[in-house]
Amino acid sequence: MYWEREFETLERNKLRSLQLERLKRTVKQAIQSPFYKELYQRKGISADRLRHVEAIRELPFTTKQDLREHFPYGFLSLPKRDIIRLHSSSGTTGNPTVIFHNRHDISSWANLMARSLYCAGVRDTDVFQNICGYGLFTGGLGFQYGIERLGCLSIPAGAGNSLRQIKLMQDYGTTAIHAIPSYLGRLYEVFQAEGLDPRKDTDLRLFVIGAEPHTEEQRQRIEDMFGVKAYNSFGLSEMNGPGVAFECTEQAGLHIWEDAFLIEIIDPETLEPVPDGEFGELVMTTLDREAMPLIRYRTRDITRIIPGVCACGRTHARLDRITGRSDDMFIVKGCNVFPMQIEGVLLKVPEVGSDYLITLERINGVDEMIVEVEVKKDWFNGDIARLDRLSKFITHQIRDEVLTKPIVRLVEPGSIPKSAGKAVRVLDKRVFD
Ligand code: ADP
Ligand code: K
Ligand code: ZN
Repeated sequence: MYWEREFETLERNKLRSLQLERLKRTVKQAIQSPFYKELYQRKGISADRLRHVEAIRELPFTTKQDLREHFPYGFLSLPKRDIIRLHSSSGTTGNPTVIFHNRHDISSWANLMARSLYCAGVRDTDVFQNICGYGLFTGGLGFQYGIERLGCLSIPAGAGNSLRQIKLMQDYGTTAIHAIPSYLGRLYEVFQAEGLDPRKDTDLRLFVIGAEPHTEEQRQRIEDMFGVKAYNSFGLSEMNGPGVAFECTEQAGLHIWEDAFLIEIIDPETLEPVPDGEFGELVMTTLDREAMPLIRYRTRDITRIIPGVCACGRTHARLDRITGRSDDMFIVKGCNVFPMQIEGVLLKVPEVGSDYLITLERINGVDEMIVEVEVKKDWFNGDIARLDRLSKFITHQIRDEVLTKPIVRLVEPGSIPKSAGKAVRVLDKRVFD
């Protein structure tokens, strides 16, 4: 029933004591990094002052901006020779966000992943196909280590090429899959085009879906199409990646592993804690990371703690689905995009005029990012080849920046509607039904 009964069902008061002990250790460790050392010395903060977990509210927040400004090594709490891996978001205009791990961190993450998968019902008898990009993204290796720790037969399939994915499933009798929800509609269409029915022609029984927002209805549809149970997986690279919060077989919210993360829900305006059970921004502190502890990290994700206890017997709190963000980031095909990244690319192209608009749309079951860009006045002289070259160039530049390929449409100056107030840069027309 449990991967680690003693941790997963720990009484709340004991869990609280464990958190305090680990929080103190984390603060001591964090002070070894240039960033926290300077900050905490300036504010007179030390680990001994923490008498209870709630005292964390006296510590300052950490933001993505802080991570960027102290790139690359400003948050490192250990000598470089102890570090064995990094994961990072890409991007060529701003500094990427990078997270470093030592052996302990990688092992602890693998264990949390195994615990998460086990909690959703994955067992060592499963053949697990990880349909996810490997490399600097955390979903590839993060899942890989967890599947192996659990003992499944792992298929490190990587992303894309649906025909090959289907062949792998059939050749090896895949029973479990991890993928982003927006990809699964597309995969189903390929099954159909091949005259196959995943319910009859595969051994699939369990899906893990995450990395982007989706609804209960979307889950339901995926379960019906493939004849499986689908479980929600939540994570962010700053907190390792996947393995932060996961649904158990009750499908009643995502257990967030509180022996590894201290969570707060705050009002993003006042920065004060919200009353129990209300929606707000998730703030997280690592409790079991050595190379790069993060304290009171503002995730910008809007969610809430579901009140009450779970029927599965796990005592760790349950997060509700993420309902939005307290910044302007959006996610297409699992890739996080900030409008400023697109703007940064466009500003460097001399032919481009002053306005642009990003529209997110689901076309033939696939999420697309359409970027309309005004060219400069009098630039277009009727030369279609020239237009085509520019559009290709911008497409590649944006792809390199945000790691997902946009559809670029060059338009005449003045054709993008102006709004009266703050410029509208993103229109999200995807229906999350
Ligand atoms: P990952 O590769 O795990 O998605 P990233 O750091 O690239 O990690 O992205 C993290 C962000 O993705 C989160 O802050 C959140 O906005 C979004 N996200 C991840 N998992 C989910 C999920 N299950 N539901 C909704 N949003 C999610
Ligand atoms: K994501
Ligand atoms: Zn549960």
